[in-house]
Amino acid sequence: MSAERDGLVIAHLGKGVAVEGANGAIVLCHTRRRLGDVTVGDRVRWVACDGDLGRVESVLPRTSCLLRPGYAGKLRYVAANLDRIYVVLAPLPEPDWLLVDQFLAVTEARDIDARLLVNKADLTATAGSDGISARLREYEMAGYTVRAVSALQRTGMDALMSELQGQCSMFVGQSGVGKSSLTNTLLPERDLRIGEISEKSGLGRHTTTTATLYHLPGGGDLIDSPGVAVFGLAEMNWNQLAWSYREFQSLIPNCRFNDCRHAGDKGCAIMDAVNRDKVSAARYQRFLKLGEKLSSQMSGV
Ligand SMILES: Nc1nc2c(ncn2[C@@H]2O[C@H](COP(=O)(O)OP(=O)(O)OP(=O)(O)O)[C@@H](O)[C@H]2O)c(=O)[nH]1
Ligand SMILES: [Mg+2]
Ligand SMILES: [Zn+2]
Repeated sequence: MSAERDGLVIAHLGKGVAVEGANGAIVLCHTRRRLGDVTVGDRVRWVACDGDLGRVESVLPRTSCLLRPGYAGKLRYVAANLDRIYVVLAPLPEPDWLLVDQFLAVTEARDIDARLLVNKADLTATAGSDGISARLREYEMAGYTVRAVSALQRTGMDALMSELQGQCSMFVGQSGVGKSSLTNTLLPERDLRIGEISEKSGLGRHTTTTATLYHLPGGGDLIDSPGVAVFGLAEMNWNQLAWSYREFQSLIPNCRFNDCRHAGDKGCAIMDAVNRDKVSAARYQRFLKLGEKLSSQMSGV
């Protein structure tokens, strides 16, 4: 049997995973059942088998992972070893702020950095963009970095590219905000890689429906996840949700009661900060909404 080698999972292909070896070559690998799910971003040890195939022998410890709800309540991996998520939004389609907060909360709870990326900066004259600016200031107040770019006009893309270096990042956000356009602008080699993976897997072009990891020309990795990646709030409870709102973290220890739910409780430091305009009332209202969503999930509704 051949020796074990290091590899990086760059795509999940249904019947196996595409593993990039240390020399950059891509090998289709099967995984041992006892390993459980192996996901894009995983660092693995693998051996060469018959023909061009390989087998994953072990998965190295993950520094982070994101999960989503799958069939029959089973949690599935979205990606592993991510350093940062960019929540992409745009003047059009109109932002879904509850979805933005859900992305930010799950990411925070998983110890992954998150930033806001406002695409379509060329549309600033669009009706409603004043409202967006006001909202974005609330996120800055909460401790988030906000960057504006235009994939179409390629403004702000160089600065974004240098920020992506040395990190493994992923773009998420509602449909139509421009995640694919941004990825295409950043990754001139993207189609080549998709072609290579398709060829290896023998599955043809439809492998582009899977999350894929790309190396950026300037260094760093970008995971392109097709469609809207939904990370479940599933494994979170009310308490963890409160801690995943960045601007609540320094306040929670000041609530009068240890078991404060920050929802009408006496002496709540978060509600007090909302009343003094120190915390965005809109963010606080969305926290309550997401909390209700959690509670209804837990009771099986
Ligand atoms: N005006 C303008 N339009 C843009 C920009 N970036 C993308 N678009 C347009 O927005 C539309 C949606 O872009 P996509 O890149 O497909 O969006 P997406 O986020 O990948 O959408 P899903 O794959 O459905 O989740 C396309 O028609 C793009 O041409 C931009 O910077 N400015
Ligand atoms: Mg897309
Ligand atoms: Zn409280």
